[in-house]
Amino acid sequence: MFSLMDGFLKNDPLSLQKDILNHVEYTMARSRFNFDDFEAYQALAHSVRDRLIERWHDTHVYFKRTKPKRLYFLSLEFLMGRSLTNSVINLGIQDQYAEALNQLGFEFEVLAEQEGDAALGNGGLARLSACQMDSLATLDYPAWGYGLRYEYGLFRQVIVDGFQHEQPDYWLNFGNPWEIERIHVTYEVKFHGTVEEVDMNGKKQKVWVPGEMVEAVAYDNPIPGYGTRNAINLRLWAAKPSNQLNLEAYNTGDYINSIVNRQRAETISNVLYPDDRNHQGKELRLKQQYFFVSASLQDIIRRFKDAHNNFDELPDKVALHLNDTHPSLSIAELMRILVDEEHLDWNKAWDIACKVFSFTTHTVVAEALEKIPVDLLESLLPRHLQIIYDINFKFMEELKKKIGLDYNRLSRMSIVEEGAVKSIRMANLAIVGSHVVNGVSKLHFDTLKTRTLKDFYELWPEKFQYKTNGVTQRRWIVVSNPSLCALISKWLGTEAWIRNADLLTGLRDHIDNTDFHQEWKMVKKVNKMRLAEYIEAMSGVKVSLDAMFDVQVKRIHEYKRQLLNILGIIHRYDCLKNMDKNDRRKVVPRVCIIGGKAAPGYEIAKKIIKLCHAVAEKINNDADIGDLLKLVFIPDYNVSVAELVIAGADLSQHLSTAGHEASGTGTMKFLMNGCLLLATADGSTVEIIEEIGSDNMFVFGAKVQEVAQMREKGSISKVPLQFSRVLRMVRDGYFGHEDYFKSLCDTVEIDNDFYLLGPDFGSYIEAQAAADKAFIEPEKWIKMSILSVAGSGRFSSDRTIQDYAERTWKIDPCRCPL
Ligand code: 26V
Repeated sequence: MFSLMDGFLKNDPLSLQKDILNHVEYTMARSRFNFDDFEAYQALAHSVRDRLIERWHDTHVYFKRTKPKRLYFLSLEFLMGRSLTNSVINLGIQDQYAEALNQLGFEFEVLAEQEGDAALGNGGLARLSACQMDSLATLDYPAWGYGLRYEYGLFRQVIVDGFQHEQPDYWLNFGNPWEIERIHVTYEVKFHGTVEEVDMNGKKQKVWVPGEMVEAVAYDNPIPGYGTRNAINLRLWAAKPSNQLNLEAYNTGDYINSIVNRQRAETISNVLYPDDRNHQGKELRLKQQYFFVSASLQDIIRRFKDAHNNFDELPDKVALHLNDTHPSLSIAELMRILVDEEHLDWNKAWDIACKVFSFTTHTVVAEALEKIPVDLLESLLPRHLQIIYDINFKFMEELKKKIGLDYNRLSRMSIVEEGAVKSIRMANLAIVGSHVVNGVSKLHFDTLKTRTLKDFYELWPEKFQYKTNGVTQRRWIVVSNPSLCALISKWLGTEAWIRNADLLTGLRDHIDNTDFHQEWKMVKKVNKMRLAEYIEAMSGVKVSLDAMFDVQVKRIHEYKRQLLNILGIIHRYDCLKNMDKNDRRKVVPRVCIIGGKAAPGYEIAKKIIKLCHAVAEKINNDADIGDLLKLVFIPDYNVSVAELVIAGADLSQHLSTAGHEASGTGTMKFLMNGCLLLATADGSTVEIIEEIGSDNMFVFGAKVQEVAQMREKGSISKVPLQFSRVLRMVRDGYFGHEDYFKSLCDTVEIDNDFYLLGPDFGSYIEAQAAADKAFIEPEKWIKMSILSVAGSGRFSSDRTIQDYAERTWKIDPCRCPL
């Protein structure tokens, strides 16, 4: 007899085939006898989606029934990339699908390439959110993610004549099979207006009378766990015109204009802000933040009230995590709901709020922390500004009792910054309103304690923790590097590492096995071939597979020092040019690969991209150099490109000036793929060194303690002649465009060299030489590569999430029965 517990859908190849054809005919409305790769991809995606929905429902029902404490992960950014391969792998039905498609005359991998990336985020923080969702689902945590459904994701980078141009990423153009529109899950979000005081049963009560209303509509994106039936939800909000009568607009009697005005509501969730450093105090950004916060909290509180009737239970049933300061208005919003709408006493509400919220900061330097001009807040969210002032007043009173009238410290710690532009310090709000404040690596934590958040750490040391970031091995090995995945499982004799990355240490047992080495080498070769084909297709440059593939891919920032890499490449080129034929024979050929996006308004970053192209043009066309050195810029770096590039890299570079990268997660992805790291002792690298040892990587540069000193004292004596020489080549127009590059060169001139490229150059060149030396001893290189993967288990986001669950959120796994 049929049991509802089995679900309706069968997963044998024949049933899958039927399902795909059904979707071709009835969802895509194409003939089942004639459809192309893209249509096949869409039908395939819909059939996978059906299976996701089944699990999603079951998980949801199970959570509802068992009522565990839930985590809500609030983030304005998620960089999910593609979903197809990840979904079928996590569902455990990849082979069945491959067979079903084969019989239909299609290849799974080819169809997977049809999918575009969901790029609803900028960089590190956003991809981290995506990895963490995968871990939450896999570890069976009762969690939901909340985010915004931007219609335009991160811009597409197009390179014309070596210059970056930005094009809109209208990613929903062909529909998005991975989301489920919930037309009935909608909430009104209010803006502007005034705050009135009314008498309620003899008590004065604040009432916010809004001037504008917008509707938030939920779009659900199922996130399947691996090796479990659990599928959790990522709920993204889209803005729609409100159904409530907007009196102001209609009273004018201008019907057409009132419709046009209504339509403007949709702009709120239209576009992702593409600059991951500058908070410019723009009204639209603030609107996005509040729109997101308000819709999410209404949804969360409604769900809580469905199952519980006393707000005292909120901290036992709900954990709200603030992914950076971007959602920190949630603290004021929860207070508004509890005090104004649920009529709780302020102190009681505050106690609840503090127990519910936790916060992670992804920033190192205090100047980069988010601030919101008070004027803006006052006009858009008048009631929230009052609440923030009240929170601050009480905090200042409490602080005075503890530290006395130390006005400097009081003013540094105040949530309100007095100054030319009076502003709200969002990090201070988040810290005051959370019970745990997290850093993202050990080094970051030290910096937070001793500098960035020193005052707060001294006040509440028990609030501060760190959880070293991690990445998911499902995406970064299983999905993106199937050959390595198979090899690891073969030599470990199990696939259990896919759920427990600590087992990767077992690879150490085979470190001297030459058969293992041979297979390891072949896997890298296959991945290098894929990458070489891609490079040729994108840039026309043919690269030799014997060369060392040396990769630096990440957002372009001065502190990440892509310029150091390029100057190093110029140095290498210069050396080659001055070498005789005999010496050249000993040189390790290199393919230098750089990729990443510059924020549209970040001039210096854009000049770095142009310089990279100018240098590439010169080197790649120098017949004298041939395969000894090539430089390619990979355009439009995104999650899918990362999957290809990381698997095919021999060496990867992580060059941030020590103390500037909060964590860095690229390091971990390369590590998992057996790519050696050439890196400064910054962020996560410090812990990677602890795990695999500095003799299995190439560490260089000033240590974090030295950086401040070097800046103070100046370190002219440490700047090697070679540095001045390569810089001069750029200045003198060796690569053309000397006027354009002048301001870029100025940023690294002695006395102006904030990120210390000059003083680190000598040690950088030495590390590069050490990498060359290791590469010509393949046995040694392979061992280092194996030990990198073997030591990467600690950098799984599973470890991070488990740590958050136990120490911060206090949630337990809740596994949906099979
Ligand atoms: C700031 C802004 C400001 C304006 C609007 C858009 C926007 C988006 C993001 C941000 C903050 C970016 C901070 C960030 O991505 N930090 C990175 O976080 C990674 C994960 O923890 C970490 O590995 C990187 O070291 C850190 O730079």
